[in-house]
Amino acid sequence: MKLSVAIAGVEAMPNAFVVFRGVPQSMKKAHELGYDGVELALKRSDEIEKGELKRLLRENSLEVSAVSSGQVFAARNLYFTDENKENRKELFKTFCGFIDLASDFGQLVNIGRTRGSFAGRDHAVCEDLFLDMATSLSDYAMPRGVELILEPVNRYEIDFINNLDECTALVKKVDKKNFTMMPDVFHMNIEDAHIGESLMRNKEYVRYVHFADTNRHAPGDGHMPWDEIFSALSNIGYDGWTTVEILPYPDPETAAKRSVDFLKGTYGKYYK
Ligand code: LER
Ligand code: MN
Repeated sequence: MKLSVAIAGVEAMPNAFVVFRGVPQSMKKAHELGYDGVELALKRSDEIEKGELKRLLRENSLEVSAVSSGQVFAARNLYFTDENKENRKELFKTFCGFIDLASDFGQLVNIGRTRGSFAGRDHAVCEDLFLDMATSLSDYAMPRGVELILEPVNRYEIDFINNLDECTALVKKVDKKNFTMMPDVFHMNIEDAHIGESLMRNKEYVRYVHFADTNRHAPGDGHMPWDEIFSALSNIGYDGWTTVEILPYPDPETAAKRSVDFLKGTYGKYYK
């Protein structure tokens, strides 16, 4: 497995759940702390110029693990289950930008809260709106070598696709080879009855993983069943990224250092 940390631009909102803000300085810190990669939490793809990104990655010996899209929802209120045509066009354009970026960097684009909610509407109508956008984007991403990864998110943040079983059911409905799933153990701790069993039951679609402890602090700072998680990931032969997506407590540097020390220390045998 490889270890990554979520980062964003300086102006990212608090609920972007990133450890570091400001791309150049975040990448320098990630490298110094021993991370292998960074996840880019973006509002739009032109926040980062490709040539500059390439240079920063080379200078800091890092890879992009994935492009994540939570801020497209949190800061711009764009989401898959929206019926407004103009908003849908803007969302499609935004994700095409992410896919173009990911085709050169990381080849993975996350769909988290930006899938949208039911918000009291007819479930079948919302699901159709979601499937329509997911299918069009998978078709755009396929020839560009990019995969879309849908993240189950807990009920207190969104009311649509909360656990891995629900996510698998929807991934099957999308039915595209490049449309899979990315569990986040913070959400799983709230929504999945048994984290290890759920990872194993849904193993076919597990393509990427977010890590945080039960309090969304650094791994090791809560009561997350890490032995169970690593044992399940190892059991299913998971060899991809684990990305730290946590609140920057007590401060970003300490949180990022504690995470890497805990994961590469206690669970070092799982990291190459
Ligand atoms: C939000 O809680 C989260 O985990 C993000 O990765 C999804 O937008
Ligand atoms: Mn997450």
